[in-house]
Amino acid sequence: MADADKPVATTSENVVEKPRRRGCVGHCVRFWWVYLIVLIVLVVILVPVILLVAVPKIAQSKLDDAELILDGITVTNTESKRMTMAINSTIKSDGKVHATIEPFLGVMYLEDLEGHVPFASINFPETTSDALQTVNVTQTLDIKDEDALTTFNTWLLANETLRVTVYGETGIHVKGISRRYPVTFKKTVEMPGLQMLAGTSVNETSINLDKENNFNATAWIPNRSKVSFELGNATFHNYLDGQEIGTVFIDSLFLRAGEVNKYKMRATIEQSPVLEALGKSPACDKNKGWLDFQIRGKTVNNNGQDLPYFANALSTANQTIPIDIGGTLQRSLGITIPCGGLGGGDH
Ligand SMILES: *[C@@H]1O[C@H](CO)[C@@H](O)[C@H](O)[C@H]1NC(C)=O
Ligand SMILES: *[C@@H]1O[C@H](CO)[C@@H](O)[C@H](O)[C@H]1NC(C)=O
Ligand SMILES: *[C@@H]1O[C@H](CO)[C@@H](O)[C@H](O)[C@H]1NC(C)=O
Ligand SMILES: *[C@@H]1O[C@H](CO)[C@@H](O)[C@H](O)[C@H]1NC(C)=O
Ligand SMILES: *[C@@H]1O[C@H](CO)[C@@H](O)[C@H](O)[C@H]1NC(C)=O
Ligand SMILES: *[C@@H]1O[C@H](CO)[C@@H](O)[C@H](O)[C@H]1NC(C)=O
Ligand SMILES: *[C@@H]1O[C@H](CO)[C@@H](O)[C@H](O)[C@H]1NC(C)=O
Ligand SMILES: CC(=O)N[C@H]1CO[C@H](CO)[C@@H](O)[C@@H]1O
Repeated sequence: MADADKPVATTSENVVEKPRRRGCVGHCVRFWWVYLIVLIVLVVILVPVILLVAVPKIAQSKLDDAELILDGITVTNTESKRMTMAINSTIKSDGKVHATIEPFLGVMYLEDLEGHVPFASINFPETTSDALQTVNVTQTLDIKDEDALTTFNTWLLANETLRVTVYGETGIHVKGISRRYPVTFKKTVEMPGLQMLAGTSVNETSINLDKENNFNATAWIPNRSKVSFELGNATFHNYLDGQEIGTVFIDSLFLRAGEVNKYKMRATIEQSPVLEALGKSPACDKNKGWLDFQIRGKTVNNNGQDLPYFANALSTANQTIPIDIGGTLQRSLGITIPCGGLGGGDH
């Protein structure tokens, strides 16, 4: 063994000059099959693992990390069975993976309502993975599930906030790879609700003694949500002290996001319950002629078509509106109702 080592040690002086080549030549030639196996493993296993497992996983997780922001929704041309829905949205991502997401059909549903029944489906256009991109879509929406749409409108109308999920199956194309990868687009956005239009006020009032249309006023309706809708002609039940006393009409109502909506309104109201309430405390003394009315949605009709998905949502709750009826009577007709009522003086 020692003999065999010596010549190797001497020749090794030559080896020092080209250690790699000799190392490889001997090694590579002898173990070529190992290299072949490693190569085959790389090609046969690793590349597909990267292409089939790693890339789609990264693509999906990048898509999951991206944020969808709803900038605004506008619902117009509302009909019984269809409407036009415009959505302006922004998708935010880190922009590190260069990819294109195929157009897809996304359904929208209330995240916090069991069943996740879609109330709308939207065709999303092709998008890229740019760090910031706006996606604005306008399309006709056929109402496939009126109950689900009514429930969405009810939540939108009643809640302080609501969470809506956009869900769709689509494909992603990563730059440099010809393959298409299936991915799931699923984003939940939280949006402000209308809080039952709380804060609606009514002023610039006038009254007459006719049987119909005996009250005119201006209604100021706040809109806290990012959704604007064309309602059309809306009517409301009108209650005083728990009793229905008439109907309120607002024509061509289009609730716009981001502003206080100013509307002319008119009403047909029974006079005796109003006069009676004015002659009682607290209206006649402490409240100086102000009465609390409740209104609740009754019908919504746009260009001859009933819109139950709005009407039924508006009918789910009452909204209290204080109105200066005493002051209105004084201004319009010169009448002041004292405590005890007009009849109270003739004892
Ligand atoms: C979307 O953006 C366009 C352009 O800025 C604007 O005219 C439109 O009113 C917006 N629509 C919605 C639904 O926010
Ligand atoms: C999309 O709508 C936003 C407003 O929400 C607007 O600023 C942007 O210009 C619109 N983009 C396109 C491509 O219309
Ligand atoms: C939203 O409002 C609806 C109807 O008033 C209610 O049933 C639901 O629990 C509310 N959801 C949330 C998340 O506040
Ligand atoms: C009616 O109320 C609105 C909103 O609060 C206010 O801007 C307006 O000046 C009021 N009109 C009158 C005549 O007081
Ligand atoms: C309400 O306005 C209409 C139209 O301007 C008018 O004909 C009617 O007399 C008004 N009614 C009252 C109660 O002011
Ligand atoms: C609205 O108020 C009226 C009168 O007080 C009452 O009869 C009715 O049950 C209320 N409706 C809702 C949905 O709260
Ligand atoms: C609202 O009602 C009025 C009077 O009945 C009608 O002339 C008008 O066309 C209606 N408007 C809409 C948007 O339906
Ligand atoms: C988005 C938003 O809240 N817009 C407006 C809705 O109406 C109220 C007033 O009632 C405004 O203060 C908001 O700016």
